[in-house]
Amino acid sequence: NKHKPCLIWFTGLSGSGKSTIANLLEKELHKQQIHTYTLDGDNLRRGLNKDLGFTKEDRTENLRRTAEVARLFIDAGMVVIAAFISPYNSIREMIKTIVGEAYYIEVFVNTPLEVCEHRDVKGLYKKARAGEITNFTGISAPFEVPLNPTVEIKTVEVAPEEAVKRILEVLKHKI
Ligand code: GGZ
Repeated sequence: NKHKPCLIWFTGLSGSGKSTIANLLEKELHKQQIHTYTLDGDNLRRGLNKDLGFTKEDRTENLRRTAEVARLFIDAGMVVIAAFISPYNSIREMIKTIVGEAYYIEVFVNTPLEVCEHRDVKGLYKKARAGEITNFTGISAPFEVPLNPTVEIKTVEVAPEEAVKRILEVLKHKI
């Protein structure tokens, strides 16, 4: 199947549902014979970026390297999916600049902090409230609302399947 390379970048709070939607999107693209590669905290922060933490400087470097890796995959003709909190507008601008605006699709997974904290799948919000984790996004570090996302998914209103449909609709015109 012929398609154009691009980067589909998911941004949102911890526990907002980025990975869930990203993984479902990847499954759908595979059904369409579109080969993808997913970058996320699990494969980047355990390897290439294991020297980095969660200060603004470290997050910036984490995502700069990730965007450079995405650029290499784009050079190789791939559709790249990335799921990172990416909490600053300056960082998202940097990513767009690194990969090139024409290749960059931003998906804002908009889940209210209260909802993420209530779900607290990994117990991280509880630890952050207790001060056991510092610089935790939404609790002790900021999340700047994306100014101009390509797609915004309000997960309280929209199920993952519907979210993927909406993203695929945008992709139709792009890839
Ligand atoms: C935010 C943290 C932190 C702090 C550990 N702040 O829900 P998770 O666990 O699996 O996803 C979160 C992940 C965030 O890494 P990213 O590389 O996406 O962040 S960024 O884009 O801002 O560089 C969370 C876990 O790491 N985690 N400590 N202090 N999330």
